[in-house]
Amino acid sequence: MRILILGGDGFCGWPTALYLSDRGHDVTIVDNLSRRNIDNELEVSSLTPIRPIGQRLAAWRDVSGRTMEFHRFDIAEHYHRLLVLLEEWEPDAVAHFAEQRAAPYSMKSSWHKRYTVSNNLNATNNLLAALVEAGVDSHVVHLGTMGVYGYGTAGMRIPEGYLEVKVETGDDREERREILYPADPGSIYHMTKTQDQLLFAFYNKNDRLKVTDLHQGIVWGTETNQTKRDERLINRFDYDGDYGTVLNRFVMQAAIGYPLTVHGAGGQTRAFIHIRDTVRCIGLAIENPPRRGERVRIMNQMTETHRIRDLARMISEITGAEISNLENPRKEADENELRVSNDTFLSLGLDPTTLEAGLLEEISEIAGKYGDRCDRSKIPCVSKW
Ligand code: NAD
Ligand code: USQ
Repeated sequence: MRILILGGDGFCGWPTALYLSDRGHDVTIVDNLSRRNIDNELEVSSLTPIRPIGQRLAAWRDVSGRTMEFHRFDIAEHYHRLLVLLEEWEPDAVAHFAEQRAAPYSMKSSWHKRYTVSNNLNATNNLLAALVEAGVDSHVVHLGTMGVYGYGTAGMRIPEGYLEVKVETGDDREERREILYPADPGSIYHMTKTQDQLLFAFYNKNDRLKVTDLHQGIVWGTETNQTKRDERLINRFDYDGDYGTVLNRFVMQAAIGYPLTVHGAGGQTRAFIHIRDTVRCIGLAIENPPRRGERVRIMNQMTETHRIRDLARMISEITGAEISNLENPRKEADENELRVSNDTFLSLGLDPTTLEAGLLEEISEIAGKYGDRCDRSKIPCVSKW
């Protein structure tokens, strides 16, 4: 297949591009390198020494003999370039990762809120409008988030995108309907993903676009079978207070002897997935497209749920790290239960990497090896809301 990867220089996009290229697909990457510029803005770098995109592509050519094309432009701003690329290359699938993805970054100031909304919504709308204008029948595979649902479920399992509701019609009858699960975002970033859902629903209904929206949990881990093949292919590892996600932060903190930064009592329960499973899921989604005319297909891309304090305890037991309970910088429930349905990926053959199996590797091979690159002053979460 010809597969266009939007945001293919990022944490999830880069290993996905390599995975799909390795499976024999013809891959082209678009990225405006905004994530690298945000590192400059925040004066922080990936814990792992990521190489410039040109070196990454050359290294992949060396180890695999395969070439990937790269285009640097902003899909939220340069509509015409996106349109021409779609018209000329006619991809079978477009994997869309190209959004600002950090909740704390999106809440830093009104500038960051406005940037996140205009970048994320224009990126998604430009892609959909361009596919319609180009008349190209590509399958859009979008990275959404578990955060569209909120994290409270009244005890039920969160379904895959749609909720069955019963409506009393007023004449003693009851109708059953499936509606998009009610959106309940906890940050401006998460809010943009709830809006993306409406864009997909509209273009799917109006223009019969084929769309799969993957509501992904928190990704942990760093390396995949492809990024491991050469150090120049290494994936990014964010640990700072804005972009670092909780499990990778704890792993890195344990490796450098920094007390684990649990927000509040750590009763928040979240969904997790290893980066190796992220790339497999995207492969499965692309290789199993919906039919034209089928409604937006939504899948929950996660493999385990954990409470934050249990994760901290688990890492502390392995490494002896101290745990520190900090005032929570976010407006979120202190305690929540979370049960999630992920039946579709399991039925497509996903065999998850468990925390038990992957955690030690992550602690010794990544955090231990590159821990001395960490700037401790960048660990605290300074974005508060
Ligand atoms: P990332 O920031 O590392 O990667 C995003 C990439 O998109 C970056 O390389 C960035 O430069 C590029 N980009 C952003 N806006 C662009 C634009 N307008 N034009 C062109 N390129 C643009 O983020 P990630 O962790 O790889 O996340 C990828 C996607 O997966 C995001 O949409 C995110 O919401 C979703 N997701 C991530 C996680 C996670 O834990 N990392 C979890 C759930 C969902
Ligand atoms: N947390 C801590 N200590 C820390 C960092 C975070 O206790 O040092 C807590 C947070 O308060 C929160 C939870 O851990 O309760 C998760 O925070 P996070 O920063 O790991 O994840 P989040 O902000 O939800 O965002 C990440 C990705 C985002 C993705 C989302 C999936 O950055 O792109 O959409 O995970 S999900 O959480 O399932 O919505």
